[in-house]
Amino acid sequence: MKLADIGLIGLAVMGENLVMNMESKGFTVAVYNRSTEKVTNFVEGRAKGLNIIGTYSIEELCKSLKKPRKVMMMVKAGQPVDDFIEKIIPYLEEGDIIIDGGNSHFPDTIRRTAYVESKGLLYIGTGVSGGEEGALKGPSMMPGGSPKAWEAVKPIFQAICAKVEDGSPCCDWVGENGAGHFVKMVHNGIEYGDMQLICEAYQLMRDYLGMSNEEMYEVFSEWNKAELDSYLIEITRDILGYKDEKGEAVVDFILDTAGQKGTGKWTAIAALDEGTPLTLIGEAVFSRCLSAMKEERVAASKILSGPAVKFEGDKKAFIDDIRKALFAAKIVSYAQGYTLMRAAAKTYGWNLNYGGIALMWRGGCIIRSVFLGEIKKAYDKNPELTNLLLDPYFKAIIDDAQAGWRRVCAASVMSGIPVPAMTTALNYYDGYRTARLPANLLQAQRDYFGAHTYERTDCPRGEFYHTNWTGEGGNTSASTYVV
Ligand code: NBP
Repeated sequence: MKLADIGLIGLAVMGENLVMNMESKGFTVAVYNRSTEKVTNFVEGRAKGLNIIGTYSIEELCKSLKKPRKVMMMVKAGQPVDDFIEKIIPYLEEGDIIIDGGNSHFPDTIRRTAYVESKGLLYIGTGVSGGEEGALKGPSMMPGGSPKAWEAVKPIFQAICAKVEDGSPCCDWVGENGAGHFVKMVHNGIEYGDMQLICEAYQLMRDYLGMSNEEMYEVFSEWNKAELDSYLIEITRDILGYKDEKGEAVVDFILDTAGQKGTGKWTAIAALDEGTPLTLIGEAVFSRCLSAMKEERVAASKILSGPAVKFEGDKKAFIDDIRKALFAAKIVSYAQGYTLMRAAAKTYGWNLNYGGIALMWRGGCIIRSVFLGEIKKAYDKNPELTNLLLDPYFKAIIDDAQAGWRRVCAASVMSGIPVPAMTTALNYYDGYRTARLPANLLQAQRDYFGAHTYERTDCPRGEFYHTNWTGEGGNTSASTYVV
């Protein structure tokens, strides 16, 4: 019997397309699915005549694989992954590899890597981005887990992944245990941010400038030819140009309540855990939550007042300001995302290659853009870069965009159009470049009510002082620790 190069469990949209992709690159793939009729449907349908072996039990799947055996799961994240791991382990032997290609939460991948390794096996948790089309034609892949597994998996992953113009693969080793899924999670968070920024630009054009879908289509077409060139700008253009059989714009009929599956929330929670500001992605998540409160908003719109929305001035110039605000805020969002990855790398002991991550996101995935090429250059030039905003290329862009960005935020505030992502990015930028923030007063407040102590501007860092503010408290202070 011909043995397969890899086995895949989970014949839903991602799994099926990944299998087709692997087969098209010359690999033989054995497949299995919990509901086994999907195996039959697949091997007798789309996979007919191809090097794809249908199997009807985990045992059969594992027995049909070359050594070291590689079993990849593309199933719903959560308990199903743990259940499959338990079922696969008895049929594997030392050096064999279990791969999870679903959207697993990185702490689960950290735990699973340790567990699978304790059984003498190897584990990979890999982010796979690009949806159905990416899975079939070339996704962005972010693998992490047991480093020893990478050499065996690399030829398959780098054959099926997306490639950039010079042929470089959008897949490379990210780091140990949960690093791959962490980076995928940040990717998804950044995706939330990019989408929110585009929606804010759309709302400003639609509601403040009174533009038609056709006019906005033209603007997004133009934007997609320059520095904002990206998949999300491109599909926004196409959505604005899309008409149904009656000739009506579909976008106008879509209810304004956003859904989410939780990866943006995970990213924001990770940032809170690390204590690094990730304000733009946080606002993007909360904006989806606010949008979902449709009935409440409709009721509030009849009660709460705001300024009359009226634009006066040079429309063309303001559209250019919106472009600048979008681009500058996007830079802030990536700067925040990268800062989060740096913090997590320190916490979890990962040696992340930041330029390599930009390259993995450069093609195949939802946030793919020309701009990521510039991020790669920035980190290749200086792998120790503490904040993207400090890179000369990005500093120059912000310098150029800044006045327009501020005009857009000011106009939005004055006209009552919510642009939470654009404004929070500007607030972060202004906070980050402020040498003296008002936290001296905050520390005084903490010390006043809770004897939490403070450091002084005229004393070395690390020396803590307490003042008996009311003359009634004692000299005892609280300990300084972080929960
Ligand atoms: P789904 O996320 O819909 O998962 C479907 C697969 O999970 C089927 O094989 C199904 O088996 C299996 N499954 C379920 Br559901 N519950 C199970 C259980 N309790 N025990 C065992 N198997 C179970 O498919 P997908 O959209 O192809 O996504 C697969 C993974 O890739 C997910 O983790 C997803 O988050 C991730 N991902 C998806 C996309 C995307 O664009 N869709 C992009 C990137 C990553 P059954 O056929 O027997 O029900």
